Amino acid sequence: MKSLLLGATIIGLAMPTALAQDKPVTIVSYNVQNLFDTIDDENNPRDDTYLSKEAKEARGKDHEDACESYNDKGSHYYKQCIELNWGEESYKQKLMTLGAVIRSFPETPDILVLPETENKKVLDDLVNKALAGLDYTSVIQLDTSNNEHNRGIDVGIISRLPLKGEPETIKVFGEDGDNPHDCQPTRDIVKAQFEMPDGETMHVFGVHSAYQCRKDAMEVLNKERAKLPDDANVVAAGDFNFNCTDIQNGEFQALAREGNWSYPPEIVGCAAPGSAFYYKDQSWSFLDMILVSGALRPDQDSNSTWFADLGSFHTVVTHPSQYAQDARNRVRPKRFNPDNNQGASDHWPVLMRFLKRF
Ligand SMILES: [Ca+2]
Ligand SMILES: [Ca+2]
Ligand SMILES: [Ca+2]
Repeated sequence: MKSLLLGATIIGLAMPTALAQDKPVTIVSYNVQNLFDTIDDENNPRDDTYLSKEAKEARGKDHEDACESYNDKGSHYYKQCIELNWGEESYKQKLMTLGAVIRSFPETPDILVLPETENKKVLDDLVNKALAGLDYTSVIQLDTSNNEHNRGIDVGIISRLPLKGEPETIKVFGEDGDNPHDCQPTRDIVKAQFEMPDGETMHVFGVHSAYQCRKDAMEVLNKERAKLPDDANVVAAGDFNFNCTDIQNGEFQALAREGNWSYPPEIVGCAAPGSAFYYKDQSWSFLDMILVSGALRPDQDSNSTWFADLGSFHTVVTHPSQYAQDARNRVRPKRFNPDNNQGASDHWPVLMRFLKRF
């Protein structure tokens, strides 16, 4: 009897490790809509919109001139630069709401790709304050996307998986390289490698394309993917900014084919809901997507020990602060509103699971 019990104990001890390896690895992409701190970055004129009203008033004419230097006077963005009150209260509430949203997921992500973060400090604050205790030990935010054409938001990545090697950024429409459509420099693509629970490498590209040049940006991504071995585990996740028309006319699919990407069937078609709602033409799109390389396809011979459960792709809408209702009770993403510090983001997160092959 004693030895039987002992045996049970040993099995009991050994099981969690064995199970841990077989647990799915979950990747989520969540555009967090302008997650700025409240501190002025001297190297970035465009973060001046995200200061407290008090700080703006103290600067007086200097602040108005700065706003006018990169916005047409009278435009929405000029007005926002003058009027937005982005104080500690709003920043803290935004962080804690995002934390509450992420904690409310039935499974918290192992890798979380976060477009629209200002710098590493905001990701550290998110991880240490709003997501404390969730073991996000890898925090990547290289803060390289400042340029005169955009507000200096970068794609960040946090993960429970250890990093392999140094993360890097890829310039999208810099001075070098092809740029047939005169696309302006935009957010850098972030590239990082993670160690999966069984030791395999997962390459992750974090993407946030500008809408005007989304197709050219996809070609930049495709070229970067081609630099990795054919049989590598590669995931591209983020805000690709393809709308439902790009899917209906097949332009997105052609670019995905060119990069040998597989995409979830869920994104084909314009059925509600996607990850973002465009009020102007009342349409849903999966602006946010997760794409995978051939090695991660479940239906292909592969040396990879992992495969993407393409059918698991879905939006994760699990917290009340994520949704607003229109007059006809239709649900939409609820953008964060600094006037009352309610809402979370104008995008919904999207999730995909990766499973062990058997
Ligand atoms: Ca700032
Ligand atoms: Ca600044
Ligand atoms: Ca930045």
